[in-house]
Amino acid sequence: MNILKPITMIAAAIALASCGPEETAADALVLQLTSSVEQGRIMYGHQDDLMYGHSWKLADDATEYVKSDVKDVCGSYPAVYGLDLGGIELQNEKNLDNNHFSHMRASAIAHHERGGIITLSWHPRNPLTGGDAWDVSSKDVVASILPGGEKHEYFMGWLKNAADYLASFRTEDGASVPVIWRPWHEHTGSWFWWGQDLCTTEQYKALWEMTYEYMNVERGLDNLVWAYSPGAGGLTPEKFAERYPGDGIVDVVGFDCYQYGTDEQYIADMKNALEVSAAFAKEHGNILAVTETGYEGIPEEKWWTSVLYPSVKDYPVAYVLTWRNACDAHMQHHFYAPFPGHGSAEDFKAFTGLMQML
Ligand code: BMA
Repeated sequence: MNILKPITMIAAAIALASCGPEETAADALVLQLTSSVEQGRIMYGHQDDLMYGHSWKLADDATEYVKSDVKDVCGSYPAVYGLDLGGIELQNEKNLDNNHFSHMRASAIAHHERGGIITLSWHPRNPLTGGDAWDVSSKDVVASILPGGEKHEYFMGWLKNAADYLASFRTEDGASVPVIWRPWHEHTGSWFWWGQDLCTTEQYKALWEMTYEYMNVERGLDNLVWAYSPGAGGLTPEKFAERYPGDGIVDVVGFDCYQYGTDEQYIADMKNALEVSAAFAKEHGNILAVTETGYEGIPEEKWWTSVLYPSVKDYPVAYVLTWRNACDAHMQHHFYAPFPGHGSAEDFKAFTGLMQML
């Protein structure tokens, strides 16, 4: 028996009809990305921005996340903050690049509360050999973790650990914090155990389906915006589409593209990858992004405004993320954003003036 008074029942019916299904944290992020593209100003992103920089590292007992090489150079934070979950599968305290997972989460939440966007990649270790993500000594890894494989149960434990961490992205009042979740990236190359020559198309797609099914359906995570990002090398429309897991899973598409040679070669690679991915995004209703890019050490003073910006400016790109500024003594050459005093700092200021920052 319905004990609601008739007037309350009518009000409830009107409320139900007008609201539709409730908007999730992921829906809100998709909307934020879409409206950013419509506004025509590309967001700039930087990996590990608040964790360390070229010559500093966050203190173990830090409680605030305010230092950033990018901010030190141009006065604003990157709009997009990238982090990597490598190591979460083993419930490590720190990720593969020595960041405390607790600091990663707290800084990501702080960034979200400042109005920024978070993107998470994952370089999990090799569940079959025990090596790292780059251990490509066996072609049986993906097969071994799919249903029926010898490592399936073991790997589902890894997914659980990753999902637990993703589920813990919440503000103090309990609201879930949305993230762009970008697993199984650069699969068109063969340097990760999930890469092109290491598994079949069916196995790769099954890996995506299993990941999505577990995280979104079984665990009900409502804060993941899923991103698909092949490597840019030799990208063709066929190659881009070949291992795409499907519109029912993916929201953001893009690619990873680095400069190793001349400016001309990089500009040509970017143009090719942008043409391919922009056409694909249009056809499939996806958001487009340059999920990783950069020129290690930025050896050209005007690289930002004469190479990177002209490469992306005419495409409907939501964000362009440059990779990390390593702080370890033996990796001083490994940086992709300037720091105060770097030769490209002035040009970076001009570049960030053209981009959407925070
Ligand atoms: C690579 C390098 C590595 C790092 C890895 C994951 O491109 O920066 O040093 O461990 O990304 O962040």
